[in-house]
Amino acid sequence: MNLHFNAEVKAAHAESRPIVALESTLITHGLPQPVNLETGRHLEQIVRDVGATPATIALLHGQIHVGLEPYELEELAMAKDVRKCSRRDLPIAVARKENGATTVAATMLLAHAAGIRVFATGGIGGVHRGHPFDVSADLEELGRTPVTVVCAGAKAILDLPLTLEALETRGVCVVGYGTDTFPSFYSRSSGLPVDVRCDTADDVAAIIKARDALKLDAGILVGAPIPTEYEVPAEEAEIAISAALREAEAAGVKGKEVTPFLLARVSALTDRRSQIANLALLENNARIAAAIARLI
Ligand code: PSU
Ligand code: MN
Repeated sequence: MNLHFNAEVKAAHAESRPIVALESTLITHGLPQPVNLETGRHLEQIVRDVGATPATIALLHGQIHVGLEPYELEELAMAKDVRKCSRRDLPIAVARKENGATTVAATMLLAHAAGIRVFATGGIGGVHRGHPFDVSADLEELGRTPVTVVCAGAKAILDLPLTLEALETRGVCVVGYGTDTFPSFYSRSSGLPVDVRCDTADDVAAIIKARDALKLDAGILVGAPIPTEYEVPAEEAEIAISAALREAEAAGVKGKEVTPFLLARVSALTDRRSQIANLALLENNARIAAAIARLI
């Protein structure tokens, strides 16, 4: 695979220092300008502060970049014509020399190709409510690519019980980081049990090493609850989510547009409280991912 590494990631690789992959769809399709650029920069800095190297993954003019130079991150955050790339979209964006933002699925597979073992994001895609056949490619990728993904759960815009079932089917170990239940993004708990609770990065690293020793090739999903002070109570989030879902149905939003549409509407309907929560949980996940990356 033809990968372009930025100077920072190249140096980290050469010295075998820990690296954390970061996705780009949340920058282009998950957050509005200019918060998206500030967030992208801030997450990279958090990873550095914990002693690891950030590698934001994206496509620029058809070239796969593992780690962006500051001006490239800016170009991506400001660009209007960015394709949201899951696994199936990568050949299109490469062939057509497009700018592309990578989802959790595409970031995982490219991180793996680049020799990066830990990845921080906000929320993973999952099974959509009322549309049990709209299953995010994120879940398939977790089943086939041995990268550890730190997230704040799956957003409650999804069907969480079905999402956890789908992860079980695909052999993905679901870890609760300091919790017994799977987090639900804006809220700390979905009430649904995880497979195992880990209270430290060491705990998680031991599971990653055991997975490797067993030669299993599924990813590990670490669910870290949003810090308490930023939590949006489940009942409050639910009101905005149900309204956004009704709007999406009425407007006939389909396919890969569904997730960005719901994210934008929930943000507007909660008077941007959900957006502030989103930033807080992203920071938290970047910190945890960097701590894990240092141990494996
Ligand atoms: N959840 C969020 N913010 C996001 C996404 C998910 O809270 O930006 C993005 C991620 O990149 C994820 C993608 O991989 O949406 C899932 O899209 P889909 O449901 O179309 O697979
Ligand atoms: Mn989908």
